[in-house]
Amino acid sequence: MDKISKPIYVTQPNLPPLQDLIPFLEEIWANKILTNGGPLHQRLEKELCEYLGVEHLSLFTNGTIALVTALQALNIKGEVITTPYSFVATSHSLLWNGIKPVFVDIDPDTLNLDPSKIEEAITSQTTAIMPVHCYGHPCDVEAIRKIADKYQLKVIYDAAHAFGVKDAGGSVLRHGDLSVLSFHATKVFNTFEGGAIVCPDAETKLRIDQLKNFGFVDEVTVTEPGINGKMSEYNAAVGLLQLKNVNAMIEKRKEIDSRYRKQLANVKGIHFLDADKDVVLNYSYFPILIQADYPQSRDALYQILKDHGIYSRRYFYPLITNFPMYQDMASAHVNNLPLANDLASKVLCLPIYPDLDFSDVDEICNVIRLVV
Ligand code: T4K
Repeated sequence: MDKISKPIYVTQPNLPPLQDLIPFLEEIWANKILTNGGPLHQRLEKELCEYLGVEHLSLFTNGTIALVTALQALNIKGEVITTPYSFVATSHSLLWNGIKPVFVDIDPDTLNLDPSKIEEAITSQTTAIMPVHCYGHPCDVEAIRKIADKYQLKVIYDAAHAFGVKDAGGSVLRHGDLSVLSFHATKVFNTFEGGAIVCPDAETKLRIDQLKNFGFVDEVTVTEPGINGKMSEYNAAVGLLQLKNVNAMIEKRKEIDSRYRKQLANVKGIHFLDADKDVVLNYSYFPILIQADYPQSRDALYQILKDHGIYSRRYFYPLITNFPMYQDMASAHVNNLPLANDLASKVLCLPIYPDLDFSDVDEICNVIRLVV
């Protein structure tokens, strides 16, 4: 089979028509407010609350700074239980706060933190749980809530992948004490760089807004070492534009997801992730698991695809716990995380983005099938 004519990356950002940005830029140029919670920033916060079905949200310059600030806002210290199967920003946000991550293994069906393993990892130092809705598939939020209530722990969800995801009760972002979103270029909804903290009340939002503005409480008072996490007016403008189109973009992703599932349904050794029927997903990723009965290893298939100009990604390999700043921690040991280690060696995220042609999906599936 020939190499595909243009490279196909795991994702490609969707962009609104360039001319639609001009009125926003004119507005910025006219009023000369470029950042620090300007009018577009305020509009985007309001429109995102409406779209996502949440009460309060604070915009950030990116998801990582939002995670760091979320932990600071709740005064989290000591140890936090988290997943090794995520992007490294999840646990880095703990280190930035001087918190010790305690890694717990994942559920093989959802690839999310396994609640049945959390209790045995709790010590007198544990103050919070930081799970990730990996690929936008909701965690077992009820089980996590019960454990958190029992041990009086805070829960901060890394919801970087979960923009617009709903369960039977509404937005998945309403769970826990805080939820953190990423609006990075590679995400379902992007502001080039950006992020947000979803919080339950106005008081918490005020505190978060102060922390993202260096800790200023008023013009002359700084109460805490806050950071500069403010989203600029330009990024907010991009967000307002993207929001107009986001439903159509998610719909296109859904069609691509369905096409992959149909085309790969009977390929031996290729396993998909499924979500509960009442969950509304955002189709942010298309992970497959390469099982032992597939004729090639995951890494061999990754290379074969690459040789055809198809750049899949091994999210999340290596595991966070294999990076040098984590690998010597007791909870990072492979014996503590057998499933995460196994699944990280099997996963491959196939390209998925709104502009991906069906013919390209078919080509990708052909390459995967031809190996068989
Ligand atoms: N928590 C979780 C669970 C996360 O997944 C992330 C971020 C965070 C927290 C932190 O949120 P942020 O601070 O980023 O807001 C990417 C992203 O940089 C990262 O945002 C994301 N997770 C992670 C899963 O993926 P890379 O290093 O794999 O991205 P990169 O640059 O290789 O891009 C992947 C492909 O996307 C490229 O091959 C081509 C395409 N691409 C990428 C960019 C940046 C474009 O076409 N245009 C672009 O501008 O990390």
